[in-house]
Amino acid sequence: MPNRLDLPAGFRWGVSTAAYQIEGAVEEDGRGPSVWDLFVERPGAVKDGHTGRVACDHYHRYREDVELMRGLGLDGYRFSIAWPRVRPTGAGAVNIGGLDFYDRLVDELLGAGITPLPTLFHWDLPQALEDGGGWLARDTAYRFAEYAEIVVDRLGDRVPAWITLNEPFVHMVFGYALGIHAPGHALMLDALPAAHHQLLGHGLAAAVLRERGHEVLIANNLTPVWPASEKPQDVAAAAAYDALHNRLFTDPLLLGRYPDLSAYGVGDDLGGSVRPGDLELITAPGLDGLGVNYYNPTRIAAPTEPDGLPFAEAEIEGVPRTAFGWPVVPDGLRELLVGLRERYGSALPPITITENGCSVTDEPAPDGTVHDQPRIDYLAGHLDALAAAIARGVDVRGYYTWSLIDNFEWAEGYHQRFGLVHVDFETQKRTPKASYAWYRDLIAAHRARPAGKSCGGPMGAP
Ligand code: GBH
Repeated sequence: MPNRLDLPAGFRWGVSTAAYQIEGAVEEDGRGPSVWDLFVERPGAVKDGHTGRVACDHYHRYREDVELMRGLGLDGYRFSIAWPRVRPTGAGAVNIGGLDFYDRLVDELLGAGITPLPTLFHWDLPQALEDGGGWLARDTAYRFAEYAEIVVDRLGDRVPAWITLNEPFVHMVFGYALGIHAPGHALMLDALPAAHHQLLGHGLAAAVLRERGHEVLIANNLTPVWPASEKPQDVAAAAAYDALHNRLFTDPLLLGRYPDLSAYGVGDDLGGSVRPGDLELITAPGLDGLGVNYYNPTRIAAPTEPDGLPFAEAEIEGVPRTAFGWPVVPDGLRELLVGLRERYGSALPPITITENGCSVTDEPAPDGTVHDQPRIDYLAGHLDALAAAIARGVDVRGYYTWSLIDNFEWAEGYHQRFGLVHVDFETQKRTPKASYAWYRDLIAAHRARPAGKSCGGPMGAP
């Protein structure tokens, strides 16, 4: 069995974060309000009323955080750019002060030998655009492409590759269908236009970026879907769930069509939002890489209650759980990647794992060390599964673990800790955990081993 040390030469090691989860400084240097700034003020929206107003104060401490990255020996850093810093109302004047921050960050990263991999949208839409309908409005897709152009004009001389969207599925479901994330709409299936408009925004932005010679990725959170039994009803429910979670966000990009959503009573115009020529706009620019965020598989059964959905989620039993309660199934990553290769064949671009990690209840011991062995086990298992997928012929170019530092975990506030580095949110003191040293040593050991098969191409690998 191949293991993580068998990952190809040139394989890119990284960590991931997102703007609202780490930056703080929400009113600084002309930043406008985002949907998250308003959502966190809603009573009960976030555990214990936590907000991202200060978060990890990364906006002021980015040099220290880049030093932590340098200490890991990373190839790349995936972070997100806050749209409301760059264009506070989403449509009006550009805010140079906001762009300046990312300019400083990019230079700091390059000085540390780390390639910046920015995500343009990690859920923090300018509130002014939400007031005009947010991603339910087609117009937002065009504003997104303008924003992409503004950013690439400023940073494109130093940034080779870009991720357009983070997890459009989660944003649609949590933000627009269930209302547990900003902007907090509970529209159920009427949220589907938010899927199409995000994908349209991706396509329009991808065209801008690729015209300028840049590499383009999207980060989809994908999950292997397990039917709860072999009963035809469970198998059909699993197929319906797979269409919504996985295919809805990958088929249009790679195959130029939406999947069959008839189990939802929805046509392939996604609630009337798809116009002639749109799929072309989504597919035509092409993708240099598919970003995959993987956390766990999903087990699906036929619905028991008539809630209008053609599936019900079922528990995965007999596996460890993270502090968040998510099942730990490392081999699900191999299964997912091999499955993507089987489904899309030569239409599948090279893959980068843009997120993978787990929350652990870890507080510093009296001696100041943080023993997060469950995180080490999680990362090791998933990296071994990744090596197994590569050995089966899947082209995977890099791995960005979620996350560098403990941060604002959306509706969970600061209660779930995903970092390789512990953050004391009272003092902002950073303490590298045991997993930090483990990851650093793994990267060094992988680089030091006799070179195997090389992997080049996207993501700036030489
Ligand atoms: C990502 O979302 C986000 O991109 C990132 O901002 C976030 O901080 C990070 O992950 C950690 O949450 O019900 O047990 O089957 C992850 C989206 C959605 C993945 C819920 C796991 C279900 C777990 N997640 N999902 S379970």
